[in-house]
Amino acid sequence: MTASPRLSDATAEVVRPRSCGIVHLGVGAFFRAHQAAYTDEAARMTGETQWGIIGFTQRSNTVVEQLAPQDGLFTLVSKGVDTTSATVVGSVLGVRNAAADPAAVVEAIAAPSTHIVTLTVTEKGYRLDPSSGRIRLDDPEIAADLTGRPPRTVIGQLAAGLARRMVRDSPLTVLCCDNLPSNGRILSAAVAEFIAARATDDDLAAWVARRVTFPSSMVDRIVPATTEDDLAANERRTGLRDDALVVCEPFRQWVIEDDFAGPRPGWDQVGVQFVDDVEPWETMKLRVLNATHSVLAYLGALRGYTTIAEAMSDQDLEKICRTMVLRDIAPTVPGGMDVVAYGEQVRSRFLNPALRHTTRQVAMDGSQKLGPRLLGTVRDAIAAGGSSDMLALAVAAWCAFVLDETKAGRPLDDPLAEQLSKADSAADLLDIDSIFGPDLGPHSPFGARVIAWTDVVQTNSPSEWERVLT
Ligand code: CS2
Repeated sequence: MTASPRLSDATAEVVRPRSCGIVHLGVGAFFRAHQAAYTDEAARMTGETQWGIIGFTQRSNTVVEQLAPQDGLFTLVSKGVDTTSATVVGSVLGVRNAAADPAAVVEAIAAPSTHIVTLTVTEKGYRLDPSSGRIRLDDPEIAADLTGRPPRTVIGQLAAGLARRMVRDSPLTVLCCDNLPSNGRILSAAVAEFIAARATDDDLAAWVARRVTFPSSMVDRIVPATTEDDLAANERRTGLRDDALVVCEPFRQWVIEDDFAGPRPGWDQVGVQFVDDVEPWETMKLRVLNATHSVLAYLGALRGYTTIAEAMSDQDLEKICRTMVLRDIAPTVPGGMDVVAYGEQVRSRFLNPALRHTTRQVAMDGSQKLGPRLLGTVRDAIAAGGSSDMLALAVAAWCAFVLDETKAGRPLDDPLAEQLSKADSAADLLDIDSIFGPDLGPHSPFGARVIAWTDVVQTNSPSEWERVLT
């Protein structure tokens, strides 16, 4: 069989921007299905040509190898329960590897044509202490960036790029698109602490405070890892090979705090909501969607389910999620949000069988995800005298998963893998201060519930589940 030609400007007719107004850090599948897609549609809608995106991958070169030969073009396949649609997205004009070329990322952030830097580097990419949400200045890579080497962390890259912009007094919007509560404020604080610790740029901190904004945003779209089958189906359909293809659900949402330092694309024309305060949206999304996602991932994997849709179809797991959302989580979500309707919508999105989003994909990086999606809720529930028992079960599900993986000799996909794999019990895991802080450790009342629930999950006997779930 002769190989099909690659998707590229030579083989596809796609509307392209003329210059790059956006620098994106972390060119993963989520970015392509979300920010890149919205920006592409906004350009078609408004006819503006200055909002091309130059993307930087932070680690492996795979994305560069996928996208560069395709001139940044990729197919976005949206799979609903019984409808599939595909579009070629043209907003990405270039992709580079920041690790291989640290000067290029600093230059791109500093470029006069750049007005916005967006980020999807995942929770761990910020190198924060999960329990406090503050940057870990003792992280070896952060410490190395603080010495002034060409930066290799996103915080170091931002600080270096901003220092260059200060020379021209050129404002910038830095838009965090990761699943962290108050993500703009967290990022702004991390950059400020980094700059203060560098102590070489006396004026930079004050200039950043004046001329750079960090709007918080809530991003949402389920984007499973692309499979070989997805690539082959697209090649059969189009006659073109697209190694950068991304699969996603039809649903998407982007709510952004309206705090831009300069111009922005016509995102409002294509469904993006601009609000004064994004917190109610991000709190509901993290606490309902991401929290139940994690529970389904851990309990689902332990019950042998491959996909989230299979886990969501399990009656016990459905009941756990429902009780957790309605009883423990809903009272902690700011007023005005319809948690019941949102929870139902999330449930039907998770049930989408066309997506094949794996429990193991969602299970990764648990040490970084528990804080933003579960432990803040626990603290609020306890402070308000509410129930946190299903949240304890959710944390127990993570403990049981970690212990089970370690016992089975499967390497954990988590930045704290080494530390986690030394644990013999839920109590050992709860003792990790950087995750649980001093208040939710093994000797706290919440910790005791987690330990008890871990026993139930590990025993996994149908009669025991029936007893505790009725
Ligand atoms: C998921 C998220 O992998 C995970 O942890 O919970 O990536 C989730 O799919 C997105 O936040 C949906 O917007």
